[in-house]
Amino acid sequence: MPLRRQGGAAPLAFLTYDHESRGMTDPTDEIARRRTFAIISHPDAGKTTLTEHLLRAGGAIQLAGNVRAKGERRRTRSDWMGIERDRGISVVTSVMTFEYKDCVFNLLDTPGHEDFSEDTYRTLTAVDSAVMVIDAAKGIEARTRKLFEICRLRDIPIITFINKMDREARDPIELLDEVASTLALDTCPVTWPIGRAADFAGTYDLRKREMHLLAELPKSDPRLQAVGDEVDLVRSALPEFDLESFNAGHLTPVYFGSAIKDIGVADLLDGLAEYGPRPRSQPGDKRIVEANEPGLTALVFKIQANMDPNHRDRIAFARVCSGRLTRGMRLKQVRTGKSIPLHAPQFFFAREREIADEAFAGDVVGIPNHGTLRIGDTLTEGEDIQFTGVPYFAPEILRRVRLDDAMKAKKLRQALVELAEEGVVQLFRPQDGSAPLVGVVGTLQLDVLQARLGAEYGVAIGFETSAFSLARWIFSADKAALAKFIADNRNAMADDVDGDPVFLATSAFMMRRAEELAPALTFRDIKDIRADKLAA
Ligand SMILES: Nc1nc2c(ncn2[C@@H]2O[C@H](COP(=O)(O)OP(=O)(O)OP(=O)(O)O)[C@@H](O)[C@H]2O)c(=O)[nH]1
Ligand SMILES: [Mg+2]
Repeated sequence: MPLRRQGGAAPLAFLTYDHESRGMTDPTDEIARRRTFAIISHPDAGKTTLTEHLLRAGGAIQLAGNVRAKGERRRTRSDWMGIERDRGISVVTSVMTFEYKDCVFNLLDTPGHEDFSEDTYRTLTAVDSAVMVIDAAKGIEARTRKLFEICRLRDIPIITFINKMDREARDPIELLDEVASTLALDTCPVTWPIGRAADFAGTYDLRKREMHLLAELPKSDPRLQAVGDEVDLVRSALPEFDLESFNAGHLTPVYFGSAIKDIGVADLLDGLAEYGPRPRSQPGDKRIVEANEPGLTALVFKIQANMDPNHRDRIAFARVCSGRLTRGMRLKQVRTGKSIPLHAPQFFFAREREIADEAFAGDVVGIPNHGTLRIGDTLTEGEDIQFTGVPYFAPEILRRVRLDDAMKAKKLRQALVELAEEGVVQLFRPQDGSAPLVGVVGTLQLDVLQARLGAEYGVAIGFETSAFSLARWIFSADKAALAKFIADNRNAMADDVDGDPVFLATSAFMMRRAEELAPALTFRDIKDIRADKLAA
């Protein structure tokens, strides 16, 4: 076994490499046992609760943190940020690497709220499959549908977990029908619920033909009789699990459960271990990179600052796309051509971490850095290739930042840059030198910015409306036309955090007019970092 758990009495069990047997690690075998997946859904369906219980089922933590009712303080590991605990919602993607059944899982618990959708979309560039959580009383909700579409665009296979079966729920057949018809996807139940609502007692595994009960039931229990009849019906009516059609994204295996009661959670984890997709190939600008190529490539999809409140750290989360990463190696940052030393790559477990001596394709590693690494960066052993597909969206709302204590202006400037690099908000610095603007997709992002500036930087701010309401990135192959447009519109121009030019307009009408007057330019509402650099 090349990996061993470390921990003893400690509640966490991190992945560390067993140096004695390290010589034995075969990259192909290592890559084949990686399972890297995101948990996605509409807000509140139970992603974080499921994450906690998956970790527990995997033996990674001894006690699942209780995700309590909204407003109460939460003790989850996955929701570690102050504002997440206060409000009972996830605000950022949390990364957890753990080992179970000879597989190495990289689990990414995403926020469901649409105001944080950029974070979720970026996370989806780093995974090989997604677990779609559905609230059994509500069925497919708006965000779930949207996220599903993003997965489909990226050919990410989906596993469905129908949660909250311990409450009044809709009929399972009806839920399966809804998934099939709204998402145009075949459904194949892998488990079936035994009992419903308050009487929900466990699951029946349709493939293995076994019961997984929370507690023994007497043979005469009516729930057992009922499940026998239902299972016969389901077997005759629905397709069997077919790996090929799952991998091709045509079929979703479906699990029923209650994350909070720990029913059906182990079924899901066992399924992921058994047939969960292996690390996939990653599309780059020049070619597609296969996971078991020997050369290391990695994609930075997320930045997180100040995870450790005692040390002002800044972690770039990278998915290893191919090859083997070893501690101490030097990597090329393709965007700048710089050579980056990997002194202390880390495996994360929500906020906690452990040095990673080695990682393989599929793994998500954190790389501490002071601002060199950016979202969308590609790291290689020398090859000039850029992975594509990490988006930034044009903000829907623009606000000016109001600082009450002028002494803190410098600190605010630095903090805004750091938080913008992380993607909390977008930052636009007007070229006329006026106060910076922040752009967001939804107002909850403003709350997060305000809370984090206060908690992490000690800077109190407020927001003021701005005359501008729209921002678009501008590009042109015609450099002279671009420069002329920028010069002519100086007081409506700003630079984003990467220094790319952004045109600001006071209304949709003004934006359209500017577009008509500058036919040589493209105005974009999505910035796919690398794809745009290529087009420019
Ligand atoms: N009855 C019941 N409640 C559950 C279950 N799973 C989660 N909940 C509750 O549902 C609420 C939301 O749970 P979370 O796990 O925070 O949901 P989430 O999907 O992570 O939410 P966001 O990250 O904010 O999108 C909490 O109050 C949980 O206690 C379940 O299986 N049964
Ligand atoms: Mg959550």
